Amino acid sequence: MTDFFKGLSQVKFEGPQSRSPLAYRHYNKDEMIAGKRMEDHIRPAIAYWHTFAQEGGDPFGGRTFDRPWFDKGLEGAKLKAEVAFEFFDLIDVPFFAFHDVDVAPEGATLDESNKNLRVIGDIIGQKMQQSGKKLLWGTANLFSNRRYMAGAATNPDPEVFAYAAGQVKAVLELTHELGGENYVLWGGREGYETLLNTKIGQEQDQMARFLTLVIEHAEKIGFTGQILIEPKPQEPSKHQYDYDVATVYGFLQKYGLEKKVKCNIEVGHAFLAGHSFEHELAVASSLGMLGSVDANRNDLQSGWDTDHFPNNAGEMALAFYYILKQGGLGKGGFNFDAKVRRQSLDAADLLHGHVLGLDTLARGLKGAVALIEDGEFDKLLDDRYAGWDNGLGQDILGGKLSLADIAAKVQADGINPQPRSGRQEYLENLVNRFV
Ligand code: XLS
Ligand code: NI
Ligand code: NI
Repeated sequence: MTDFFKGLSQVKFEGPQSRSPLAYRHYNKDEMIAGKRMEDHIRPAIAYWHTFAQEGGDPFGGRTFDRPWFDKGLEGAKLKAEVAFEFFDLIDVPFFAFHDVDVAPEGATLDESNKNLRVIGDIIGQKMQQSGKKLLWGTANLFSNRRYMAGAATNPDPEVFAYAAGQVKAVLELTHELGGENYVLWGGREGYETLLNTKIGQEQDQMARFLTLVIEHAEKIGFTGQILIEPKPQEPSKHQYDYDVATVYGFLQKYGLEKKVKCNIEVGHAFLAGHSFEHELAVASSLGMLGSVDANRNDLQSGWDTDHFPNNAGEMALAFYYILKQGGLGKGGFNFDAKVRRQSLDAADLLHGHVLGLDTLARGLKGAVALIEDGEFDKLLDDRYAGWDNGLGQDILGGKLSLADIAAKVQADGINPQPRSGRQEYLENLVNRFV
């Protein structure tokens, strides 16, 4: 035991009336809801980077957090792993997620970095065995080091591509060894700062080649987890190629990869792309692309990816609606890609942030289940499209009628459609009853 969380004990479900400063009021992992344990619906994960590696810096000032593992190389990384698994137990969440550089220090060469990763990977593997904690996903950080300033896969220099490939190979293999259920690619630098020095078509071909190599290697080593792309429109790059779900899908289709990859959808990224979170989920689900979620929220005034903890149960209820409708997230889950604010210095703040997130998700889940179980919402939606289920609608959709046939039918049958209310306010009230 380290003394990092001294005086704090495991967070328990105490119900909405609880006055305890640290308790779950809604998240009750074993509660059965819609046929499954709450934890199995949500599959929550702790992000190693925000929770243990984040320093509290912002664009105008550096580190505010004082963690005993900072600046201590491999020894620090070992301590960080100790503290991380203590945290997983305190917050009582089954999964975690990491980038290579969150868990182990980068070396001066790829070889050195991989050796460090190996050392810590083994420690993490042992801790997973002892604790039963699971890896939701692994990923390689291909955006912080200055070598990646002009992109990783999309870099004009093939040697940078090669270095990134070496990095991903190591992390993918470690993820596989640790039984990781997904592997994520977020292309923070896969885009451009200025079009003046950028060949978009060339860069997209490179990106597709990279992805193909990753998929091939995953198959070769027997990794049966899901490969996920995490869309984001910009930041840190001015423009990122994985702009949103629809753009990612178009890209994958162009290169014949749409059956091999799904999306990891992040609340704050959806917003930056000019969408709502539920829009991204609905689009992904309709394309068979909804794989996993990065749960957070943005400060809507600041206009960037602030990675606050989720606190909007209404938004999460609509998210869960689409997730439940497709039968759940499968191998995916809800990763808290969220961080405490830079003034939140205490170890306890890490717990408070995650409790907020989990209680918000639990309320969202319950709201969505109630909405679906009530049935009226789905019925109204089905009724709205009922015309397409038979007769004219089926003949059109089934390709039985040409444009001329349809036109003739309008005349022959005296078709003269009358507009119907979209009933938005009625529906908003209906949702409000359950959320
Ligand atoms: C950054 C991304 C990042 C990915 C993992 O905005 O959300 O944290 O989730 O590389
Ligand atoms: Ni993310
Ligand atoms: Ni993000």
